[in-house]
Amino acid sequence: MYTNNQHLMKVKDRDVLLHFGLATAKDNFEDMFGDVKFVCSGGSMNRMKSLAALISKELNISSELCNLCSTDRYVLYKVGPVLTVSHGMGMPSTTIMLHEIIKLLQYAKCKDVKFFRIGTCGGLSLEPGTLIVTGTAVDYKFEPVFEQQILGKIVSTSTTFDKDLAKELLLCKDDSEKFEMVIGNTMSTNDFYEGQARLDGAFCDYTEEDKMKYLHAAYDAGVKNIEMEALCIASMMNRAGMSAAVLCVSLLDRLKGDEAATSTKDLNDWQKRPLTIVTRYIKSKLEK
Ligand code: R2B
Ligand code: URA
Repeated sequence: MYTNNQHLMKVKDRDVLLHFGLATAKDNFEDMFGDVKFVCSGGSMNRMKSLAALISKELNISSELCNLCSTDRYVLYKVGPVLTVSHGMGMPSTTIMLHEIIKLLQYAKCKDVKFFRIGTCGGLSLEPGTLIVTGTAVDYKFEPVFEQQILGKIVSTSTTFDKDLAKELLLCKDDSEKFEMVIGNTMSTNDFYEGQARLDGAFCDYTEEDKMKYLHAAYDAGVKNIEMEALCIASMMNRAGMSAAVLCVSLLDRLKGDEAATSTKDLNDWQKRPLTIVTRYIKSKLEK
């Protein structure tokens, strides 16, 4: 059971996954998704389509690559036992997707599903192009909690990830691949600019010295990279009892600057790194 929400019992035959455009009254979730074992998510809709295509090629599963979402909020592709789903940017968009994907998996009676986020981030004192697998996600105060505003109160939940899964992913890197892959703590923020101590947003009421002090404090607290979603994924997957991992490639060293000054070719090559590792992991599990 991925959800213990008793209220769902009353509506399970007429429940609507609003942002996917799926509904239990019109869609047979068990037929459509019952064999799903892996869910791969990422911010961009296009990248999730490319990932579905890559998985289809690597796993040798012919698939029409049809978007199963009938809204334009997210995309959802299914290739054999793998679903790819977009989450947009930031935690509000991601939590909506997570509520609906968890309910989808529950209605489909899926078991032992593994969830991945594949994305980009800013690194702290890491060579750009490094792949970071999140050990623990932390918030803006470097605390391992996801704080939600529920019924007028702050409710905190824990944000650790499955350490064994992170280690297994590390082993999926081939020695011939010339990039670093590390496990480390990831800070998730609610904003890309001021929230990540950038100087180049529309507004900035702090000095470069303040910025560096904050980023060094993050580094000293064990933060290896900064992005915008790992925290809510850790919390919600812990609550669901689903094993999850977040793999992000670093586009820049935030201790050296704010802008990823890299060629499009480098960026495209780097963004393939987490996709390759996760595809290899899935392939190895399916071959067993
Ligand atoms: C990484 O990149 C996006 C912001 O540019 C955001 O979704 C994230 O976590
Ligand atoms: N994504 C982020 O959230 N921050 C970065 O610096 C790069 C990508």
